[in-house]
Amino acid sequence: MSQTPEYVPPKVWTWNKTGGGRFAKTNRPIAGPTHDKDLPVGRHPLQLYSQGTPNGVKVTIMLEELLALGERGAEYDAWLIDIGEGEQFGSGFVAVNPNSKIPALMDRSGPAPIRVFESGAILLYLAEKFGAFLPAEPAARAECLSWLFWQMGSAPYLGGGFGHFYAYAPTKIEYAIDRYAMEVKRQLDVLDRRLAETTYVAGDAYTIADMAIWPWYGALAKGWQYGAAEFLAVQDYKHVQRWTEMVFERPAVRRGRMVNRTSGEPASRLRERHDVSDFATNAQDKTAAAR
Ligand SMILES: N[C@@H](CCC(=O)N[C@@H](CS)C(=O)NCC(=O)O)C(=O)O
Repeated sequence: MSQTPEYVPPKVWTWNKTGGGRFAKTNRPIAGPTHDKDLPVGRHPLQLYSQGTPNGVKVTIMLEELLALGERGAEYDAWLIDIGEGEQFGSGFVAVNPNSKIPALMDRSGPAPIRVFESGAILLYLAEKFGAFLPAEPAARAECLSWLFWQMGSAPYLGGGFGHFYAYAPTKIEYAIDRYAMEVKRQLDVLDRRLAETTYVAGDAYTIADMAIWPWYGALAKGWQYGAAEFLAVQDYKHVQRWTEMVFERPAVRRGRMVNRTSGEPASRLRERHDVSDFATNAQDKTAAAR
């Protein structure tokens, strides 16, 4: 039986620029811009630079929820940053997020623009700015923030760990898939036990914790992530399933999922969002038909 020779790490790691597979345009061991490119600025107070991935969708759901509450100050322009094309390394984007990852927000409503990066920080910033979706009472607020930060710490195991090794890595490595499947199932069980006790993740009210968790774990429960629904037996997490469907029914969630989305049904993809009317007139099915 032939055996793959075991990889022996060299003394000092070096960057193999010819490797990288499907993420060759994305993965580099250095930070900073690769090219000069200014960011566009629209007419609204909030400028979002993003893509419709789970991390991006957290913010567009929040903005659509705020608008649904009647917060006119939450009007926004959402510009697509195509991460597959390396647009996160343009100089303008790096100035808004030195970490070169979507989503990133510029608040231009005050005397000087304020930049916010990291989806959890953006949710918290918007919740505080508009006094919504974050309880004021200390115990409820602490619970909400605990779950928000739980998501920020947990999702990299789901995406960068499980998703990467199960769906994207060039070879299937049992050790890695097993390690991260175990962790993701544990996380689903954490959520399932919590949602057996409460309507929403942080309690009775829908909050930024749900908006952060749903695009990752709700999408996993719906079978949208990594083709792994059966492998992870997501149907078994009954309370997660209940909550997933309940959040999915929200019109703002449906709209938020469309913004800056680059894959899926054309009718579900709104490349850029500048006005509420864009949902009816500018989804990819309409713009393709008009061409
Ligand atoms: N912790 C960050 C993660 C952001 C993140 O990983 N964004 C991904 C898309 S979901 C990205 O921009 N990847 C591009 C890259 O890594 O170059 C957040 O929550 O905002």
